[in-house]
Amino acid sequence: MAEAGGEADACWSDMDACFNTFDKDGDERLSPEEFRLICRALFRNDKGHIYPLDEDKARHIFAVFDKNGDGYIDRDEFVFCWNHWIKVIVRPVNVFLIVDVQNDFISGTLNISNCVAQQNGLEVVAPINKLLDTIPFDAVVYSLDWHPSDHVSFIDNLPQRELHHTSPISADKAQTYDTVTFAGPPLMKQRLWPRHCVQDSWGSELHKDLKIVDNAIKVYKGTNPEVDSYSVFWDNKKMTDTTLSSQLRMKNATDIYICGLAYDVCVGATAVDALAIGYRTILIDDCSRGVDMADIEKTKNTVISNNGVIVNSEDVLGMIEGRDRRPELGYKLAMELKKAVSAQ
Ligand code: VGL
Ligand code: ZN
Repeated sequence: MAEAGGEADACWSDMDACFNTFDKDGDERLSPEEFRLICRALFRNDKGHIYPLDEDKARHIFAVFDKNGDGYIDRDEFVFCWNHWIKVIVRPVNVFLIVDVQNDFISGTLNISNCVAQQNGLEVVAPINKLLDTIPFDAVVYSLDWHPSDHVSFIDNLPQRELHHTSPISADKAQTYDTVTFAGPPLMKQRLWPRHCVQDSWGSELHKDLKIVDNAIKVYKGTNPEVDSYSVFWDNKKMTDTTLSSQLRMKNATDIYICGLAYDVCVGATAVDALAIGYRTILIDDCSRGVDMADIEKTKNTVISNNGVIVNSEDVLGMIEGRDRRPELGYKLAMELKKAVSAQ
């Protein structure tokens, strides 16, 4: 089938050539079978290996583009498919989001190697730097956990606030990493951490060996003393957003590559929000380290079940250049387009 891939690869730059290539019977419309051939040609890796796409998903995608529901994608319908789907799959706009690679998580007060998974946060620095050196991302974002001294997540601040009577653990028994319920209002579950990433302290600095590229975006989170913020998009109560999503919208970002610390806390929460906003979301496994193995597994499962993908850094170049095209991300985009169309 390498031949069919080659034939199709020539057409990804021209809408009419693409339509003609796959309109095998020349009836000026694409049948589900002809559209299936587009999917076979699109969803391949850079060596021409075809990624399987199950029948159900192919049918869902077809239905998004067959707007009048006549069972065919005609030339008019194909314009939308081309502009909003195929173009993105072949030429995505890629953002690299590096989460919380800060001293405190690597060798400071919340050193994750002291957590149950005993992972070494420093190990993310070299593979992240290599990606920054070798991959032409369209934008690079560094997030920083950036807490005021009286932050609600610090265990030593526990005496400053009242717990709700339903709190699973009382104030006098609470230990680091336990989850308590604050009285609020609003009522709020909160995991207790050692004091970490205090604004303008050494612990909150990005690691000195992490490469900082020109024109990067920096996003500071967890700045409200009363609410924690694991995701780089919103605080845990979704009260305020960090402006990241508006900055990404201005750049017309389509794909977000997420990695950093901690895998099962801020990296995971950020990936979940990126998927919820509608981004094609890629988590870079070998550039992330976490707190708890079981939670890391849960994070991966959540990303995969929401049509995100987990990759290693060696896969990234082919993907951002549109040579390694994942069906999960194509499906994710089609489902977002379906929502957008039905909201019109
Ligand atoms: C984080 C715990 C507390 C993180 C931030 O960046 O993953 N974890 N605050
Ligand atoms: Zn924090």
